[in-house]
Amino acid sequence: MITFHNPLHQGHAPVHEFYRGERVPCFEKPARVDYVEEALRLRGHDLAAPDVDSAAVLSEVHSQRYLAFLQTAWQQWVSVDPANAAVQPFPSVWPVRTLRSDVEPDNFVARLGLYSMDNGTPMAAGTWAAAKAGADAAASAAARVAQGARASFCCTRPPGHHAGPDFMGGYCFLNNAAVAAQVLRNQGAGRVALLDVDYHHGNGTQSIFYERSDVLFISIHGDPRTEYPFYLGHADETGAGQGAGFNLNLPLPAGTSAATWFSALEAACQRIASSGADALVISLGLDAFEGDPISRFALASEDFTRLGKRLARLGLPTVFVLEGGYAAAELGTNAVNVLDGFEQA
Ligand code: OKP
Ligand code: ZN
Repeated sequence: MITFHNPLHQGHAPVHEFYRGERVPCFEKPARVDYVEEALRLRGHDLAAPDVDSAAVLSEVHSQRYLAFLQTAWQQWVSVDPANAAVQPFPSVWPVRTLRSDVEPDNFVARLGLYSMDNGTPMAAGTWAAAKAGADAAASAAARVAQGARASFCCTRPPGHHAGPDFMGGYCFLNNAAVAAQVLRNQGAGRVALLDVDYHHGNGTQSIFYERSDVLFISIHGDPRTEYPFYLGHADETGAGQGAGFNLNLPLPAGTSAATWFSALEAACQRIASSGADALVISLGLDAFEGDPISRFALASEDFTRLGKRLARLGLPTVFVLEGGYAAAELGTNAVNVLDGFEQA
């Protein structure tokens, strides 16, 4: 299957993040995608540059004021003080319950808090360009499937599934999987199923589609009682309004075995099969891997082949979108195992 890569991802290269109160090197680093591209080439996959501009579809999944902020955020930060060019901005205050989100503060760090869910989403000079090129790659991968391809892969970073309608978070800025689902809808799919297999609940994707019945969101993830993003991803979140019944969360305890994980996958696949979906988007996080440094599931590399095979049996046109996965050196093998398993089935 064709891969759309992100030619600008290396411009998003923040140096550190906070982890347990300390500054540590970023887990979400350019080498991740370098490893995946290397494995794709070694195993005979074709890589293409994005050929679709996602600007219009981005306005369908994110708010205009968030996009306007993000597009110029780095310039805003440097115009506060030219020395900021060498400093990573972090939010330090957020409009939680009882505080107002409707007024944009004049203070840059306060604006950054307004548009963030955590302090774990560092930016750099090239962040907007990288995130936008990634959304273009997701739109390109979805358009290719809408035009009749069996499947495609969007190989990008930064990831997207924690980014909500008007906020960044969890290393994510633009919701690439939501972009892919919306492109499939706009180009003829009556209903899209979006399955998120990243270790972390895709809170951003869930929120974007929570009141819609045309995009069924399903997620298998670490129980938010103990795992990031903590404040969403429980089993009782089933959709609202028109979207009631079109959201399925399958949280599993940290430490869950591969066997139990595949039981949850089976439940997810049965829901998709009975949904009447015309197309499938996979938020392909690979951090359910046993060697992941920040996650606690136990899939082995061969289990990713099995995942790909099971997804193929759904028989739906499928767009894979890369999300997390922080065992960088194994990321290429694990990602391409999913794609090759899908193609072998
Ligand atoms: C992103 B994805 C907080 C650092 C913790 C949370 C993990 C984000 C995972 N200062 N970051 O779903 O793989
Ligand atoms: Zn994750």
